Amino acid sequence: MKKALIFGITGQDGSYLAEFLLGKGYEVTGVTRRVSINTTERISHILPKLNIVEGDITDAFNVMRVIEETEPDEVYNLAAQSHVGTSFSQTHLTLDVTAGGVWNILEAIRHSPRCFDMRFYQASTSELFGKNYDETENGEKFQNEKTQFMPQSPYAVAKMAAHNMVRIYREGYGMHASSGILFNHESERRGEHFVTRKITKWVGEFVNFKRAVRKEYNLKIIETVFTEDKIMFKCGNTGEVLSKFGKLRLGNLDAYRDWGHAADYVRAMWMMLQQDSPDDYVIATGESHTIREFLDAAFNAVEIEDWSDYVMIDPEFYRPAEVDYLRGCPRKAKSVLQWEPEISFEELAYRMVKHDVKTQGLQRPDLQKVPANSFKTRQIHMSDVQEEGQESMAQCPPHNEMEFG
Ligand code: NDP
Ligand code: GDR
Repeated sequence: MKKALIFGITGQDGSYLAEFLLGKGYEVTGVTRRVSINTTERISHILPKLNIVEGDITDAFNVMRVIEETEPDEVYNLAAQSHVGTSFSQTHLTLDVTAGGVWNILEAIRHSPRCFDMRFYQASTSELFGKNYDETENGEKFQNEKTQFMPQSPYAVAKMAAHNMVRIYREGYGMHASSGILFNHESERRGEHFVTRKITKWVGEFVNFKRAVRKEYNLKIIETVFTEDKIMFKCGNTGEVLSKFGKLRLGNLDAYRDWGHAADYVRAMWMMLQQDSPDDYVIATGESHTIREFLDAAFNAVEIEDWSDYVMIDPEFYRPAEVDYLRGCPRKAKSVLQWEPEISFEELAYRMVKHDVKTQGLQRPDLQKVPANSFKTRQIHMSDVQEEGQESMAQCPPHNEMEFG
């Protein structure tokens, strides 16, 4: 039985990779940090099948001990301070974990008597390209393995140091060490502070909140009224304000990202380590969309066609430096690894919204009742008034904004 060791098993990718490797018959060990709350939620369904050891990649001795004791055939490093925005305010920590941690793993493998029996995967990123791209003859922009790096954040600088270190250990010491230059990949398990999940979680909360207001007041008519930063619910008959909900606050909506599903991407990680020779590969869908387009897909999934009243721009979420355009060319991964993504952009957004509408429905929302006339309104969404005025809640089950099979 092959043995795999995963640093970062509690993260989005770690959980999918662990599932995937268990499915392939691997014995899987995951490294988790000792923290004061439970961080194993994403792997709770497979926990009994995993070996869990405590560790932190910034602790060189600990990393060495874990590698020695578990004797893995394959080592996957997914651990990182992975939030680009946060890296601007926690620069040192980001460098320590996201770059320094990789040194520790590489050194531990190099000094191990089993050095050449182990294969290593490093989670590199499209953030390495930053502002840079190449162009086809038709002027289409893309990034591939040959595109020059121009990092735009402390996170990307740390990942670039790690990426180069992996290459140096591969070439200098002959280690089987590969880096996957993965473009953005999301999922139902995506961290809640990344833009896609932030959007779908908000949509899930909003849909369930509105349902709860209708149920609570047994309303025939509900008006949705938009203020600068809130969405107010009023009784359509009396005009009484019933409840309010904060708008979705976002930063730059014009950046382009090449978004895939994490389940497809962890398959590529494993495929890289099955090659006779180590190498670097771009993993991407080849399609690029703006955050506006993701908003379209997410809100359309709950039958809201125009999201502009529901979203507000908050400068807090702008970054000091931005990556404007990412679109990966996965040709090498397709021809060498035979890797293909299976989940489309539309399917990805739909799955995430479906998941968040369902899970948020299990929470009991705080309706935050507000006294009448305690705010100034800006605009009224008349379509809501007309559409919802047709229903009688006395006879109908709670309103379903979306019907999922
Ligand atoms: P997450 O942020 O979801 O997971 C990060 C993981 O790293 C968590 O398990 C976290 O543990 C762990 N970790 C953080 N600091 C340490 C530390 N000091 N020691 C040990 N473990 C630590 O990231 P993703 O799953 O989305 O991404 C996986 C990797 O791929 C990351 O390296 C990321 O930078 C990279 N990447 C991700 C892309 C994406 O679109 N998702 C694209 C390209 C690259 P804990 O749960 O305790 O916080
Ligand atoms: P990214 O992902 O920076 O590409 O890094 P993120 O989802 O954080 O941002 C994508 C784009 O959305 C814009 N944006 C916002 N982002 C966040 N997080 N929150 C907001 O409110 C918001 N509003 C607009 C951002 O400015 C950006 O342009 C991810 C991480 O997983 C990295 O670890 C990984 O390496 C890269 O993807 C590839």
